[in-house]
Amino acid sequence: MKQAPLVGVVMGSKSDYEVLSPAVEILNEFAIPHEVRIVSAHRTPDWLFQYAEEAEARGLRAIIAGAGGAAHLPGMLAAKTLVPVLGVPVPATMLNGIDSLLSIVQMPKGVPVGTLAIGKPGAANAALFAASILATTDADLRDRLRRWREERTKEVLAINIEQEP
Ligand code: RP5
Repeated sequence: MKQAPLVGVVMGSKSDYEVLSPAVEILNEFAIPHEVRIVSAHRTPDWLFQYAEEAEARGLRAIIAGAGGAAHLPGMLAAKTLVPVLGVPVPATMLNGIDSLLSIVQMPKGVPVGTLAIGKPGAANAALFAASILATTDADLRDRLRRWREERTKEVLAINIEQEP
């Protein structure tokens, strides 16, 4: 039987998927049950409210929310649920994600959104952050996260760039 999702990956548009895909890859790599949904703050506001209101009861432990432009999705989700929301700014307009970053990061006191970097690195880190949240109550996942970090360190130390004479 398929396990209920622990992480929700939501985005304002299908066009955001490419930027959010590193988050999905990391969640797959760690075998973290997750779901991927299009939820738009502006085009489907009622669905946004429903998604946020049901998130906790459905067992979601973190929501990764990516949007571009006037990116209200992460903030509005955070306004409607206590499930931690991780916001990923998507570069989707002439402003290359700066617009989205500022929309997501400038939350008023009392309604936090954990804001990641613009684009794919932010998406990957959002998934690693979600994994860290889950690892607070999952020792096996914590071990896998630790090994993953060690492997990244080894990769860097193994790089041998020839020195010019
Ligand atoms: C935002 O507008 C979405 O998150 C997306 O980044 C951007 C453009 O959406 P589309 O016009 O491609 O659907 O709400």
